[in-house]
Formats: sequence, C-alpha cells, structure tokens
Amino acid sequence: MLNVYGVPLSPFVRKVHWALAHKGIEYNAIPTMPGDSSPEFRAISPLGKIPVLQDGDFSVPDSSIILRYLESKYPETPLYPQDPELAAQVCWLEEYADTNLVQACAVFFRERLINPKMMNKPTDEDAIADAQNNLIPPLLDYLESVVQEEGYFIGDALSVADLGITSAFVNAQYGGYSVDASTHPRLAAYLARAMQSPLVKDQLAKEEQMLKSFG
Ligand SMILES: N[C@@H](CCC(=O)N[C@@H](CS)C(=O)NCC(=O)O)C(=O)O
Repeated sequence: MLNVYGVPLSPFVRKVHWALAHKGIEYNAIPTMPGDSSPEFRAISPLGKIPVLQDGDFSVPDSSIILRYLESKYPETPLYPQDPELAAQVCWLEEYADTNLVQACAVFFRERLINPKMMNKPTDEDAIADAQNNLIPPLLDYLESVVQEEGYFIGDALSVADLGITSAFVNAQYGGYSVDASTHPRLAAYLARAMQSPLVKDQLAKEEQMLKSFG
C-alpha cells in the first residue's frame, strides 16, 4: 500500500490526501512533522519537507509532483483536464495556491493557532494585520477575476487547482479568516461550495480530532 508522510494540517499534505481520496486509492498516513530530522525521513525528503509519497521502493516528495505521479499511475478519475490550455491553467493555479496564497493563509493559521496554542508564543497581531491588509487583498482580487460563477474553480471537473486553492483557504479558516463576500462574491461563493463538497467535508472531518488537540 502507498505511504504518505506528513500531517494533514499541512496544506500540501492535505492536497495529497484529497487527491488519493478522489481517486479512491487506499494509503497509510504516516504522521511526520515538517522538518523531521531522522535519517530515514531525510533519505526520502532531502529538503526535510512534507509530504512524501512512498510506493514500494519508490518515493517522491513535493505535493505537485506527487499529484502528477498519481495521475500517471491512476489516470481514472482524473485531476488534470485533457485540453492543453486548461491543463496549463489548472497547473498554474495550483502553483499560485502553493506559493503566495499558502504563505498568506499560513499567517492566520500560525498566529492564531500554532503559536498561541502549540508553541506557547503570543499572537503577532501586526503580522495578522499585514496579511489582512497587504498580503491577502491582491491574491483575492486575482482569484476573483479567474474563478467561475458555478461549479469548480475552472473547467467542468475537479482539478488540482481546486485542491490547491481550497486546501490553502482551509488553513486560513482554521485561523479564523474568511473571504468577505461583499468584496469578493464569486470567490466566497466558490469556497462555500468547495467546503461543502462531500470530498472536502469528509476529509476535514478527519482533521477535527487533530484540531481538538490544540484545545
Ligand atoms: N512545494 C512543497 C512544499 C512543502 C512544504 O513547504 N511543506 C512544509 C509544511 S506545510 C514543510 O515541510 N516545511 C518544513 C521545512 O521547510 O523545513 C510541496 O508542494 O510539497
């Protein structure tokens, strides 16, 4: 069976769990914290990052590469459109989500959950204000200009763009942030649809136990 190293509160690990669930592939989730320094983990994750996928003797890190591997190996229930332009667009949106969007969303998660409840550190309200006022608005403006009014983020089927974007916003939501429907109505409506989808609801229910441990 496949092994996925990481913890699902990581937006990148969550993407991999969602992709596997969407494709109906069973796997073992191997709890591993970011930066794990054990030689066994470093051997399969040279950058020390989660997630890593292990498939027998083969292993590969990085959520986007893992998703591409899963698509090649299990092409049923695809996560990439056939159309070349649409395929490029969903990969770009996945990249956008995995970089600047995750970074901005992570501020709320870190400052309102990880630091005060796990690291015994005070919340940095200036960092939250900076994310809210400077980091997030241009990202939301861009996403608002691309997202469809109905259905998936783009295209007519679930794609890696949906996984990346929704997963990033889950972390912001855990940190008490939500997109304002009065300024970004299409994006807010999309996120409401995505969060209510059976795949996402089912997967987030599995994270609840871990969240409760934060108190
Ligand atoms: N591009 C990578 C990013 C993975 C990543 O940054 N993971 C974080 C956890 S959310 C991590 O393991 N950080 C540990 C570190 O940077 O040492 C992916 O898509 O998997």
